[in-house]
Amino acid sequence: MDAHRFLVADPAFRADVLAGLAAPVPAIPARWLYDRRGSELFEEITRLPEYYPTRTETALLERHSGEIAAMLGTGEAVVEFGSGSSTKTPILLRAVKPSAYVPIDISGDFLREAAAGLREEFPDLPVYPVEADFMRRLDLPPQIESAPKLGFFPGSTIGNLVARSAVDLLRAMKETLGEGSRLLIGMDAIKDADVLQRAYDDAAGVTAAFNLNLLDRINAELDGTIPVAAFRHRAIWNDAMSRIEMHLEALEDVAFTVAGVGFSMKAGATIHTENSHKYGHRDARLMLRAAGWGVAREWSDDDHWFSIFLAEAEPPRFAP
Ligand code: AVJ
Repeated sequence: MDAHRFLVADPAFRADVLAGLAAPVPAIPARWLYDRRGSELFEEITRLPEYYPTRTETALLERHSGEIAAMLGTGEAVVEFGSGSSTKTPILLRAVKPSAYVPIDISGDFLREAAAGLREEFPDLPVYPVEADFMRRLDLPPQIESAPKLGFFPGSTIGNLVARSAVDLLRAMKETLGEGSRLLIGMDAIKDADVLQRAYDDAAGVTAAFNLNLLDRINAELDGTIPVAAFRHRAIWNDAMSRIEMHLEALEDVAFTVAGVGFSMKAGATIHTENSHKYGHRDARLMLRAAGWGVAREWSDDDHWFSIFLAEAEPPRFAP
């Protein structure tokens, strides 16, 4: 069974882990945290008392979805980048009453679950799932070709990416959605470091389990021998980079193999597993503008902990 799993392991996962562990500053791309178990643990994170983003953004959507809908026209096709935000999507769909819903996700399983979950509440809503990597421009289903398009990217998922990749993604989204489209995007704000720290290192240890699950996944899928108990979860506020970093820290000197390749780490060395960038008021707008999106409206909570932006694809124009 293990041998079988090894054979079917995603070659991209294998390549990223082997390259990441061999790098001078060991790091593994954050997307590999979200296997089945990782996604379950992330769902659990969103319900933690310390993890304010989901709760805050959901409340913003509930409070302002009517206003959001009023700023749009009719017959809008909602295109969601990622299909995991099961509780936020219905709030938006209820208010906007779109002509179609297009979830885009790299995982066909998640797409089918999302579509099935919506069928009951929105039996008449045409759903056209797209199984694809939305980091690159992609072709939307022909059925929504003539509809005005609203992209939806909640959760501050953009924060996983360093600025240069975030701008690439926002530009790809603009190319995918086309001229005249809009984008509703959630971004987490810079705030007190203690609040951030606690949100990413909760008392119940769910975020720690989420991070450490990556090591279990490597062991299971890449025939690894990583001593998981010899690692601990760290969440670090990197002020210069304006981000929370998740790391896996070796508690003692360790040696292990992954897919037959040997690695060793000194006590205190870490594997960097995720970035969660936070944006100042002007940072968010600058990043959107750098990718060709103009902000039409921003909604934030009273503490300014989280913002939702409605952005418009700016037409290409000659400007000084
Ligand atoms: C899914 C990337 C938005 O950065 O807040 C939560 C992931 N990692 N706790 C975030 C996460 C640890 C989350 N995003």
